[in-house]
Amino acid sequence: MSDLILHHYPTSPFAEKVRLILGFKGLAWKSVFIPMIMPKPDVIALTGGHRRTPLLQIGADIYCDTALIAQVLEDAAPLPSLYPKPISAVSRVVAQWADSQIFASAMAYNFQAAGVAQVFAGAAPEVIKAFVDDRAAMRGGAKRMAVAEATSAYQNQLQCLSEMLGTKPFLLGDAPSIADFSAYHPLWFTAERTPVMAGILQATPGLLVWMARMKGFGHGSSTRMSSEEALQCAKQATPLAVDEEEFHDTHGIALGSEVTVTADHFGLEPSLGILIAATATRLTLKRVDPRAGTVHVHFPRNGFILKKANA
Ligand SMILES: N[C@@H](CCC(=O)N[C@@H](CS)C(=O)NCC(=O)O)C(=O)O
Repeated sequence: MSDLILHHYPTSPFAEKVRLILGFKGLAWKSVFIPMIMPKPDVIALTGGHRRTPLLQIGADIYCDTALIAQVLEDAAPLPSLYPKPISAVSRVVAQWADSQIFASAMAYNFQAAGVAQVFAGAAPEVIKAFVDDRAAMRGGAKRMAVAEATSAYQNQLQCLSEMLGTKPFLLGDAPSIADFSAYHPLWFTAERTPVMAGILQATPGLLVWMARMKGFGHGSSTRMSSEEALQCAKQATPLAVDEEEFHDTHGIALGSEVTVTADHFGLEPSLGILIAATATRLTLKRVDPRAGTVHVHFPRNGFILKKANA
């Protein structure tokens, strides 16, 4: 198999979820640092528009969104499993709840004034303003949760996680599952990136022990790669053949159509390409880029909107 190339930056919680999964599975990977805010020309060269962090690249195949990236890593290295039986379905449901609900309230809570000051210690005011403006644009006008609501929601979610954990080593049993990785990353940001806000974690001491256990998986072994090298790597590779047989049509859009795929919230830049596969769980676009060559860009169905181009 070609190298696993993770496009990410150190402070991204969703990237931390994937780094830890790479550690859990004992994988070696290439680490490409990408900008935290737009412009991201090298990312866009790979995705055709989608700008969220992280991305997984394997040769000329680009995987967007950590729900899909986790599944791709599971397929590449099935053991230890992220979806152990018999909790496979429930682990996905808890993961989805954590990635959406806990992430939203935790980040609104973490990014109060004291948290922002800690994350951006020593940064020029223009840098902070550029970040705040970038994230506001990503929300497409939607308001961030107010601090008071975020605090109570996060407290309730921490209590819920703590109850779910009970006296077990991991949230759903003796072995970890995707639920643990999705629940961990927002708490990681609180504890490690905004420690000034981390008092909220003290009410659930069992979770602190679990967090230390999760951190122990580490990040696998990584070596740095430049984004230029990653683009070269895509250009020299041929994308994997896709499964055209399993065409799951819920939109009345034929394979071969020019389409856009856009996140349903947060980061609304569409990726444009030719729809070459649409299974029950994934959409795949083919696109040709002057710098990346011919690439296949894969998205999970969940959380993304498929439309005919110019519709
Ligand atoms: N559902 C997405 C969420 C990814 C996400 O929101 N990532 C944040 C960073 S943790 C992001 O993209 N921030 C803006 C950016 O990096 O440009 C996933 O699972 O990958």
